[in-house]
Amino acid sequence: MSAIESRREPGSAQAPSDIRHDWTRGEVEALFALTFNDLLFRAHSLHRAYFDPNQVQVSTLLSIKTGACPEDCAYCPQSTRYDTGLEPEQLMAIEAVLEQARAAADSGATRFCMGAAWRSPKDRDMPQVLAMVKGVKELGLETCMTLGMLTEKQADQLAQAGLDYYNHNLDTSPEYYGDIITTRTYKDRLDTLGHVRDAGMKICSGGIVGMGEEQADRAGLLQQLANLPEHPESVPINMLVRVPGTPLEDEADLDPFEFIRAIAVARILMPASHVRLSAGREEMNEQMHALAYFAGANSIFYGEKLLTTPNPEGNDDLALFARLGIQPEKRQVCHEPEAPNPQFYNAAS
Ligand code: SAM
Ligand code: DTB
Ligand code: SF4
Repeated sequence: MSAIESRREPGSAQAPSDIRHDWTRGEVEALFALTFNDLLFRAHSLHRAYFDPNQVQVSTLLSIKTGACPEDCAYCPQSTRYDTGLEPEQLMAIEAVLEQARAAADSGATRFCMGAAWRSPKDRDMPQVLAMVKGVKELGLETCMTLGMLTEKQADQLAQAGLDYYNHNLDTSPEYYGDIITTRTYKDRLDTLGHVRDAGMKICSGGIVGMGEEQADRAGLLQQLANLPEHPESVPINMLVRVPGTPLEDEADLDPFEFIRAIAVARILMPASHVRLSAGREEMNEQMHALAYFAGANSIFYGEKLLTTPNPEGNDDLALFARLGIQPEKRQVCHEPEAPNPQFYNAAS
């Protein structure tokens, strides 16, 4: 039985005090300020209370519509405002997407994530997108999409087609947000997350670190995510991929331990959520990966490409899993934040 399946039924126990939605900025900043070992001990203890610490969920990512995006996100190679040499591509044909999804299923991925470089989907694109969701689900994969802002109606349509997860990131703190994006507001993003929840889908929402923000901004981002009415089931922590031609191409390196701290704080604030070690892995060595898994990361994108930038070779990930004794998680199990799993709490196994 997997770690989460053995947890108590929802409602059968009081929610433990580690699932909270009232984190203050000061409390989150104080977590970041812990000594590295104290922070990792706390994060890892919670990690094994809620998850099998030796399992990592594996998703595959496909860009179903590439480039020519009208938004001005300063990190993004797909914005039409920056010359990144990217060749734009129209929305993919349904069969071509299904071919990629079959390959993902064969490689052991349990979730197939489809991303489109849109501000928001046009209603005329919805039938094609909905057909992709249905087709991928029929292959037995979980489905995730990231298409930009959604209206209530679009969220309902996606939910009815069977979409399991919607990815929409807050990206950074409310204070730093205006330095990175001016064409949509923080509130726009929160509204989309609200529509996704109201439609009954699971939320994948996180952000990017290494964009020149302060530690307080990383705290602000994680505080916002943790204080949503329900924690996102999946929290991607992206390390900025510095793409030539974007305004952030020359951003300074973030101290790698700061990245690990962000993973650990995400784990502490949202103990029952999958925390995804997301973009930027190509620049991380095996030791950094291992530290991230220890700090609480338990999900990755698998395969040699993210949306438009490189990702580590799948074989390298599997080789590291084998060296660390990590198993790919068999399937996503239901999100029941009510009780930790005693089997892994303080267990040495
Ligand atoms: N266009 C849609 C949107 O922005 O909502 C969906 C696709 S967009 C590429 C999805 C996410 O990828 C962004 O919110 C951002 O967090 C992440 N991302 C994009 N470019 C990145 C980069 N260079 N480094 C790290 N993460 C990046
Ligand atoms: C997320 O948080 N990271 C993924 C996914 N959601 C869609 C995207 C990362 C993109 C990195 C830059 C690129 O490959 O274009
Ligand atoms: Fe467009 Fe999304 Fe890139 Fe922003 S992050 S420019 S919305 S594709």
